[in-house]
Amino acid sequence: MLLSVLPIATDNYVAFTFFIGTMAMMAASVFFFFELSNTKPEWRTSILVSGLITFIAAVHYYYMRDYNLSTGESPIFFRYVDWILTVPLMCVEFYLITKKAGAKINLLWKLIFASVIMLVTGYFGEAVDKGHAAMWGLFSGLAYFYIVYEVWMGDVAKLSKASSPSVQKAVNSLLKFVVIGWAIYPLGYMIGTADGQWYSFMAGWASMDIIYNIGDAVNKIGFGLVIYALSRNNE
Ligand SMILES: *C/C=C(C)/C=C/C=C(C)/C=C/C1=C(C)CCCC1(C)C
Repeated sequence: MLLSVLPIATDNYVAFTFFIGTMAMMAASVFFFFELSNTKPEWRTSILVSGLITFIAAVHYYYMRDYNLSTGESPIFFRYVDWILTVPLMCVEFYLITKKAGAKINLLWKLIFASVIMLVTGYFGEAVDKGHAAMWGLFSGLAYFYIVYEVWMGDVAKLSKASSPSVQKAVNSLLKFVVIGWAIYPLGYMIGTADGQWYSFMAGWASMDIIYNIGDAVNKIGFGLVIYALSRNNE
């Protein structure tokens, strides 16, 4: 079988981050899956979900890398399919770690519902109705703030206060990912959809894909490592 390899210019940083992203997600998945057998039974599901998140991303990065290299375009479709699968799984992580303190399944559905609204409206603004990107971005942002609220002051925060110190510490770290790490995405969105919007001054600031790729590496692998650290506590 012949493999055809497209050349990559040395200054093609977008392609570079797609390649690095693919490899990082693959390596993280191998790590989480192999560590399962060294994990205390009560944390296995959480580590498994961490591995699923990076594995789903690895497969999508494999396609996004190829799509971007062969067309030079932004793989919006694969990007959102990846997010619509992985972000709800991150909500599952919140549910799993607060479950011992009494989290109800209802909390999980609220978080998943908000994340789906956040992503579907984002997709509309990026791919379906670009002329109204600001409006879709606003709807998406409201759903995002709701998730931040739940983790910072709402149900997740309350359950965390009733949990062990190590769970509290983990929820605190995950909150930082949601507030700081996830805020990378609206920035990428605004840069990528700036044309003709009130924030048109942001056009050309950076590459939306590089911003999203950095965001994904930080958030998916970082989130998984916080859960991993939690699973290694000695309580
Ligand atoms: C692994 C992927 C993750 C954690 C993706 C997270 C994505 C977001 C938090 C996206 C948020 C957006 C807004 C808040 C407004 C503009 C549209 C989005 C979808 C980029």
